[in-house]
Amino acid sequence: MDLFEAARGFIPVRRRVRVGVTGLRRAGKTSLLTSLAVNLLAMGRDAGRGVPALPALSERLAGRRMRVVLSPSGAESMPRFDAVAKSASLAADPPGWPAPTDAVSLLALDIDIDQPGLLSALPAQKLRLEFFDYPGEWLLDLPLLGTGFGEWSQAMLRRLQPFSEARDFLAFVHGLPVGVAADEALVETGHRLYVACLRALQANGLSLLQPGRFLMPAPGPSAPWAAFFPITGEGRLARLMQDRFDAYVGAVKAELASPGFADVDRLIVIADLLTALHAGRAAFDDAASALSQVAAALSQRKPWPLLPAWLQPWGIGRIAFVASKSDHVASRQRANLAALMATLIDAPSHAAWRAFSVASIACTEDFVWTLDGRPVSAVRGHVAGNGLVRSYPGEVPDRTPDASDWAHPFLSLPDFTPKRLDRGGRVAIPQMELDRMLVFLLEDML
Ligand SMILES: Nc1nc2c(ncn2[C@@H]2O[C@H](COP(=O)(O)OP(=O)(O)OP(=O)(O)O)[C@@H](O)[C@H]2O)c(=O)[nH]1
Ligand SMILES: [Mg+2]
Repeated sequence: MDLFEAARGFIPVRRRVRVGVTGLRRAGKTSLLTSLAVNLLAMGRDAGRGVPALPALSERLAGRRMRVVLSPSGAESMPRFDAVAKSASLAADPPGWPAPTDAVSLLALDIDIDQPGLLSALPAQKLRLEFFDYPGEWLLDLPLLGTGFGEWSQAMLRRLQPFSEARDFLAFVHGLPVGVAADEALVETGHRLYVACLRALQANGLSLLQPGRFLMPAPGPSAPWAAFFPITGEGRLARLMQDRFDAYVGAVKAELASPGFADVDRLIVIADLLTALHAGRAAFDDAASALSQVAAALSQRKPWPLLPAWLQPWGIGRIAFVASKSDHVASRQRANLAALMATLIDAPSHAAWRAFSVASIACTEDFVWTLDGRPVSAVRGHVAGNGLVRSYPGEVPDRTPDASDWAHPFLSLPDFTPKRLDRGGRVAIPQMELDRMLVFLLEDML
């Protein structure tokens, strides 16, 4: 900590920290935000009493008191993350998961932390902690910014080749006569077939599907240039598709530079690696390359001069790469899961980064299960309609799985039900490693 940082701690000005939280559909963003909100509020309320909601944070604070409130909304344009409604579904009888979300939102908390030891008479350190829920599909558009339409089309058409889900679209594109006119009805058909193909691949567990906004459209009406598809060649149709691709990329750049997006200074990238392992080799490899492309886009030195500061080397200072839903496996496997995550990403050179395996809303407990006369570390938790269910999905590899790993399929992942939160959300949500992730992200400020 330099002198300026040290001094800032004593000035009673609220320092804002904006953390981007991103991950593909169903990766676990909403659950993570809900758990952070409920647990930070619980920590603020119960300071010093009982078992802390976030033990690693409590340890880091070493007895300093912390007060936490949801920040008032003010006049910003970004919708607020509705922490109260999200936690209400966990407090319902029976408890349920927070509903899926489909737009960006912001969770903002004002946190006051007492100064340590002899300095405790000084004004408390004031933080505004903002978590910004950002669809990972949109982050998958980052690699497009550094690619031309021709290169992207070639790569995409090659990648789609082996998939039966792509048959109709590929037949359409390859069947177009040379020099075909840039007819709007034709474009419409091609775009529709392409989006249908992306959706079918997504349903089969693939991740690296671009453009991401085709699967997760931005709110509001879509512009005419938002209808295109990959096509090679020099004809009039290809030229129109190229113009639309360029307009799309321009809109992505403009959005990234807009207020809200422009000042994210820490990032949480969430990936549901357990589900990818379960879906099999093709899905896993695809998730791995999506993750490494995004990590690479984030780590390039000044990759695209037009990008805003937060995507430039000095923008994001800390990145947590999170493998989610880790309560599906027992403790030793959770360590493997974090190690696996770490091997999948090219270390961003400019930012401090670390891999974690996190259960934002932990539903299970570990136990030793005897299977075929052999003790294995398993978990058990409740599943709606089935009572207490035991589960041992298999060994999580601690590096990129090889042929021998794929020889033993990673078995089912039950839909565990969260434990019920007390009415009014007065108690904490059980979590695994969420506390350590938070301390890592805020380490320089605590
Ligand atoms: N067991 C377990 N399941 C989880 C956990 N977090 C999320 N899930 C499951 O994953 C589902 C999706 O989680 P969300 O938090 O809604 O994911 P999201 O990334 O916000 O998804 P979208 O809003 O659809 O983009 C939940 O409904 C749960 O079924 C966890 O910590 N443990
Ligand atoms: Mg969500």
